[in-house]
Amino acid sequence: MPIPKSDKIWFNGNFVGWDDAKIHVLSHVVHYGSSVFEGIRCYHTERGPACFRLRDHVKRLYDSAKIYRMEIPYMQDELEAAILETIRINKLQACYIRPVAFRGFGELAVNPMPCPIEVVIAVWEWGKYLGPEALEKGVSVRFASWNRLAPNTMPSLAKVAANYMNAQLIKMEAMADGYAEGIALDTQGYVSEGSGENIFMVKNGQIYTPSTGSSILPGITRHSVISLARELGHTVTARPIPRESLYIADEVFFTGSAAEITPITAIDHIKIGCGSRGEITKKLQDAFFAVVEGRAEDKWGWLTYVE
Ligand code: PPE
Repeated sequence: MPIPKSDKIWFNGNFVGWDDAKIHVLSHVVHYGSSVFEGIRCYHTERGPACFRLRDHVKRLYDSAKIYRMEIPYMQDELEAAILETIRINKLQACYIRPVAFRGFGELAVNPMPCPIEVVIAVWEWGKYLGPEALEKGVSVRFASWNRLAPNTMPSLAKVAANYMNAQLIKMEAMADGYAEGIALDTQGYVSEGSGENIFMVKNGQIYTPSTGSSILPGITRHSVISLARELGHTVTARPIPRESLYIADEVFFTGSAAEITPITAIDHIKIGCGSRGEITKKLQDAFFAVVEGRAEDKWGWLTYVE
């Protein structure tokens, strides 16, 4: 399904019509995948639309850029303000936000330095990432035959376009076999993450998730879920997770801005726990949605109201 058009896209400091936000085919990014980006959700609340952890997402965008020696020609607060303005101008109550900074049209060779850095912010209305029923019913997934990026090849802490070639292999393989998603192992053979989600498991009331040493993107939803789980009295440990421990876990779930908290009910056709959304997963979803929808106290200052 094509994404629904919004009115305007923020393009290097100006608003242009959705259909006019175009780049040259010889832009560096087209040939070498040289872009850093973010995916942020803005939720509908009683006080109007609110962005979830806007500052942390913008910070991660600048961190990704730093790793790739990319100088974004705006201050972080300027970009935050531009994101809020883009939501306002498009009059959206809830949306997905996609800021991208990329190497544009200049010289065309691997060395990116002569190419200008261009910045775009697009927003649009987006539904549930892994299908409309995924949050309640859960999804069936497989382990990917592809590994996640080896640490000394492509840095996984940077959210860059090129990393998503690996993610596409994982996703296409899973979908070709009728699964909603794939889970990749790191090159040591430990659980890493999904093509666009972090992963958690619950065993005997304790919660585990792969550490940043397992070639994961350090997810902002992952961090939020760790905070919420600890507040609810659970211990959460980030450590290497062997593949088979997911099969025998009581509950497994994905986290991500797009995926939010999605239960995993089967892996490789092995039923996880009771084969439906687990109790702790449900508790975390309830706590998460209460905060993002402005129904619970925002004690960590995670919401930025658009108005
Ligand atoms: N790992 C990967 C590889 C990843 O792409 C994401 C986000 C996460 C973990 C979770 O990170 P966070 O959103 O900060 O909790 N994936 C984004 C893009 C998905 C897409 O299809 O594109 C997202 O969720 O917005």
